[in-house]
Amino acid sequence: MTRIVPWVRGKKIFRVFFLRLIDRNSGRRPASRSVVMAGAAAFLLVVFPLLAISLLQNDVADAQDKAAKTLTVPNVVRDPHDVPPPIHRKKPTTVKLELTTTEVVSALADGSTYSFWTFNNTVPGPMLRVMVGDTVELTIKNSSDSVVSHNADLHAVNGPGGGAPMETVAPGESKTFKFKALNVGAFIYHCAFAPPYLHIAKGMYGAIIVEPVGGLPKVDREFYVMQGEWYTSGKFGQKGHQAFDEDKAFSEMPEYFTFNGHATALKTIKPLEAKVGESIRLFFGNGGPNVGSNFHIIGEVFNKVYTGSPKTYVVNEEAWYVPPGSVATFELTLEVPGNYLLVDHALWRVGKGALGILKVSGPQNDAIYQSAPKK
Ligand SMILES: [Cu+2]
Repeated sequence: MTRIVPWVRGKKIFRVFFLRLIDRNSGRRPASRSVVMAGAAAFLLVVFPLLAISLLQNDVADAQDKAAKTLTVPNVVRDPHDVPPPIHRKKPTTVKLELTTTEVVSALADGSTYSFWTFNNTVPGPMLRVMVGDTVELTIKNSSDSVVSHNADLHAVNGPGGGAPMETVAPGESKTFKFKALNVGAFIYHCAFAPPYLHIAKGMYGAIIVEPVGGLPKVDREFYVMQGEWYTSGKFGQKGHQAFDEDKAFSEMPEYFTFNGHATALKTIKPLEAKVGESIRLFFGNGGPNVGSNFHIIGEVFNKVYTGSPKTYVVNEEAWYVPPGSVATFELTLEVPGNYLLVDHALWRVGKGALGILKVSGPQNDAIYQSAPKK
């Protein structure tokens, strides 16, 4: 099925394309022969290769699902505490970064496995951190174990394709791409090799933070979390290897939502930990590929939310929409100990994995929150 659907859709594109040409030929303003020829050439040179690549990619995904017998890595969970150090520089510099693309079999939930495509064996990939004005030299290596090509489209890049055309790497290949970070903000990066939605659905996304000169204001603790949704052949909770289900992806009907690459990543494997009195900054992104997140922390109020420049923040928000292909920054302070739940406030998704825990330790503060029932 996964091979047939793109081909049918490909034929639809083919049909629509030529109907338009015929329509132009029979309409009030007939297309010239050169227009028809140019259109046909564009189809052969651009559309057809993309369709062929899409067919091939789906075949590879099918074959990997059929061959998936054992785990390559136990899980692809990105530790939410694993954040690069803040920037305090005042002068731009050249920053050298490196990503490795991999194709691994790993756990999506307890007892359920999935064929992931990743940056550095985790979902999301590593958080990248630079300062505005920096020149970034990003090296992408594609593991020699890979079967397909990969690349990275960084939304922080100003230029066609976000750098993806400059750094498409075949299995075993390595390329370095240079760009200047012109805009302060929190941005996503994702694989954009055709078809990009398949590579994202397999787990290929992460965040790049471009800090202002001198860095973001100091906080006590930072976290890095990204939501994604998964289209598996079996229903949520079904045991065994779960093949990628393209029909569910086209219908936008995911079986799983994850924060950091596993149904219980931030619930049981690596919950967030902090202390009463601390100020927190949480970089929260959404890889998608299709579904936006309504991010909320139950029992907390975001002091600041900003989606681009930290200068344009919103104060005292409760839930904030983070679209697929985007990263937002949330700042809050912790007054009271306990377990705080991170959710997508489209709450039926919690039952499909959109849940994490922020564990806050420290003294009670009954003036703010009564810690025991009144007798
Ligand atoms: Cu890829």
